Amino acid sequence: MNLITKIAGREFESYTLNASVPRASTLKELKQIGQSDSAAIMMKSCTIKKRKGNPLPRIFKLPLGYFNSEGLPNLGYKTYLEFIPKLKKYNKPIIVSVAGFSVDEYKILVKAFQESEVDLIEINLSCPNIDNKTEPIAYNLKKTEEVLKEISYLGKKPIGLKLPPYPYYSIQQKIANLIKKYSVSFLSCVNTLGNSLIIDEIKERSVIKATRGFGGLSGQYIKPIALGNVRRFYELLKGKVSIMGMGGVKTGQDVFEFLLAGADAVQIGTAFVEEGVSCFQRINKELKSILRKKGYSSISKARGKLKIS
Ligand code: RRO
Repeated sequence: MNLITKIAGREFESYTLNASVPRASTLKELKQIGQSDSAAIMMKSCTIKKRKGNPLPRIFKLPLGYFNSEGLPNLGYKTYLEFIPKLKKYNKPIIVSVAGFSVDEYKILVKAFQESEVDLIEINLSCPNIDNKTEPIAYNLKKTEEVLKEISYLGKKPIGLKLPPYPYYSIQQKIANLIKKYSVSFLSCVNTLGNSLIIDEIKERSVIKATRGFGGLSGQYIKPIALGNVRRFYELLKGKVSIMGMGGVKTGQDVFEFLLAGADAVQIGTAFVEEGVSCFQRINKELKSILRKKGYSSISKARGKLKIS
């Protein structure tokens, strides 16, 4: 059985790929992803200028996930532009993830990658760790529309939005309307749960220093809200916009749940950071075994087939 799927009309050889995490920053790391069973090469979100990121400690391992305030460490978009031709030999889709600090910056970033050989452009509108003064753009409908208005006509390559976890339906409806209005082709759903706080009770301290101890929570803690967001957007956008689910995918069973919810592919963050590139082969094998046992002959036969109790 194969796990072939499609995102924004591009064929993906399998259903799992890496999420945009710090382990996908350097050329060496991206080549490792190229050689692995990841369906695509997703790069760490990049900015106009190279960034060192927030002061250490900025990431903390939890029993079921991670807690981070990395602060967008990356090599700057020009370096990722140079990486693209060097990654073509792996014959799989290359996805850039861009993060601007203003509408103009998003415009520069999207234009540059529209003119490159990248396959898909993910617009990260949901980094929770930049400052505590403004909300991530995707929580603000007006700002989201401002960005979409300026970037959606800059070229022919499919663009997608990396969205935060939304805890209520009415904002998802409004975001879905913007997605339709500006012909967004795919979603990466969901980013970490921002404004979280983990406390070391013995030291009476926050476990990270950056952003006054607040940060984004990932891993199995956020799987239910990730599944809820995937399902909601699947229902709202059915068929027209591809959805990549993410949040707490560790096993084939987790992937199968995202498939039932309606995801077209699944991104793996926490398990990839912890286990490395071997996670894709393991999880794909587990997923195939579940599909076989349940009598599904392909990804498309099971997609969205959630029954309501
Ligand atoms: O680098 C980060 O602090 C970061 C980013 Br860009 C993101 O999108 N999500 C996250 O949890 N951390």
